[in-house]
Formats: sequence, C-alpha cells, structure tokens
Amino acid sequence: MPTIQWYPGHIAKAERELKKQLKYVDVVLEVLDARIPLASQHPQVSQWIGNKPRLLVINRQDMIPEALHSQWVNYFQRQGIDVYLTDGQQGIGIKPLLKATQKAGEAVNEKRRSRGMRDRAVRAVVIGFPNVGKSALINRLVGRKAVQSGRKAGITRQLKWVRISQQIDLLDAPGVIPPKLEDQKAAIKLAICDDIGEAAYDLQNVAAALVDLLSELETTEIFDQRYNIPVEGLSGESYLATLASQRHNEDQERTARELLNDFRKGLMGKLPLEYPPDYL
Ligand SMILES: Nc1nc2c(ncn2[C@@H]2O[C@H](COP(=O)(O)OP(=O)(O)O)[C@@H](O)[C@H]2O)c(=O)[nH]1
Ligand SMILES: [Mg+2]
Repeated sequence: MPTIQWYPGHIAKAERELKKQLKYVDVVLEVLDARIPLASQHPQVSQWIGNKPRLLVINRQDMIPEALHSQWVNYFQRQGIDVYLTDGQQGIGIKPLLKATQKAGEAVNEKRRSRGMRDRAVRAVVIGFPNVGKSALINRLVGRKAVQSGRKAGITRQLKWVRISQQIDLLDAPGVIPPKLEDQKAAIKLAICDDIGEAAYDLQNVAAALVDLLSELETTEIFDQRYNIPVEGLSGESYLATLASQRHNEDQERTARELLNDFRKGLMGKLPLEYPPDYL
C-alpha cells in the first residue's frame, strides 16, 4: 500500500495557533465526516482539550443512508459520547447543536457567578480535518455567511472568532492533520473523501482504493449503473484500467479523477465507507 503523508507548513502553523487559542475555549465541537466517522477523528484532539466538554458533530449526514444515522448515534452514545448529526450545506440539525453548545458552556458562567463575576459569552471552537464542513456549519450556526467555506480543502487559513449571539462566540479554525498518519487505512479514506490535501497522494492509487473498499463493503452496484462496467472479479487497479480504456482513451489519471469526483459530489449515491463496528 502506498503511504500517505502530508504535513505542510500551513497545517503545522494552524495547529500551533489552534493550541494557543484552546486555552481560552470552553467547549470543543469536533466535526467528523459522516462517510468515515472513525477515520475522521483526529487522534490528538482528546489530548489537546483535556477535560473541556466536547461535542461530536457528524456532518455530511446527507451523504449516508438515513438508516445509518441512528446506528452511529447509538454507537457513540454507548461510549458516553454526545453526537449531533448535521448537514452544514442545507442547515439541518443546527438548533440542537446550538443548544448543546450553550448548555455545555454554562458551567463557566456558574463558576463566574459564584465568584461574583458577570456572565460572559461561551467560547466554542470548531475543529476537525480539512474539508469536513467546519466553516459551512459555522455559517449555519450564525445564520449568515460569516466565514469562507468551499469545495476544496484549505479554504480556511486563519483562525477567526465569530459572534453567534450574546451567548456564544465561535472560533473557526483551519483543518488539522496529524503530523504522522499512523493508520494508513484511515488515511486512504480521508483521501477518498477529500479530507486531506490532494498533494498528499497519487490520484490513481486512491481511486483504485475506492473501488476496492466499495467491493469489500459490497456496495458496487453503482459501477454497473453509472459506468456500465461491473466490478465483480476485478481489483480496483484493473477496474481503473478497464474503465480508462473504454471511456477515456487509456487516460487513467483522468478516469481516477472522474471516479473520485463522482464519489465526492455524491453522484454515486449515498455511499458510506464505514459502518459502526458493531453494525448488524
Ligand atoms: N453535502 C454536504 N456538503 C457539505 C456539508 N457541509 C459542508 N459541505 C460542503 O463541503 C465543502 C467544504 O466545506 P467547508 O465548510 O469549507 O469545510 P472546512 O474546510 O471544514 O471548513 C463546501 O463545499 C461545503 O458546501 C454537508 O453537510 N453536506
Ligand atoms: Mg473552513
């Protein structure tokens, strides 16, 4: 398996600045990608935030089948973790998240009051891998386009505080990526979902890995339907080669980009790349 490693200067800088700001933050919203809620958990977040309250947000809920929603909620709740499913693009699931943020931060004001101090706005930060939808969620939480959000990873370069209401201030942070991607299976899923920069990997390898992964999960009908070539019996690599020769004059790079784009835009349908480990 080819290794995926990517830790450019701007990500390192983002991480340093985020850690500085974390001191001032009361609540952490960690945003995951619904297609890969396990792989999109940043391994160092727990360590960074210590015992600050954390809310898990499974964004891109529209990109997985609805039947999976409650499965993921149950999976995390069994571990005592509160999760919120959202669609940052359409603005779904925002109110409960807003309420929970407010509630999680209330302890701060209780403490202040007990010391005779006045209440202040709860400070929350939104963190996660690049491109999982952090900025889109913030815009939905605030109800206007307060920060930039866009299709490619790396749109948010600066940390930015946004006043959501009298009660909540929210910090938008650039995506963070661990310096070393120890779990390469997770790294490939992040690459497939466009949650790490494209400079990190070879497009053809990742497109082939997508085909292999969907074969493993037995969700390959889409290939017959969309490209008129079934996957059965073919490795991802041979599938890519076959598709390239039938559709794109042997151009495997172009074919790889097409496959990945189709997946990323949801044109293949709602295709999760992970299920809760105890999924029945
Ligand atoms: N389908 C879908 N797209 C989303 C969702 N949330 C964000 N996006 C899109 O994903 C892209 C990346 O979003 P952005 O907010 O910039 O991600 P960030 O890098 O984590 O801040 C944008 O094109 C958003 O419109 C969602 O829940 N569902
Ligand atoms: Mg952003």
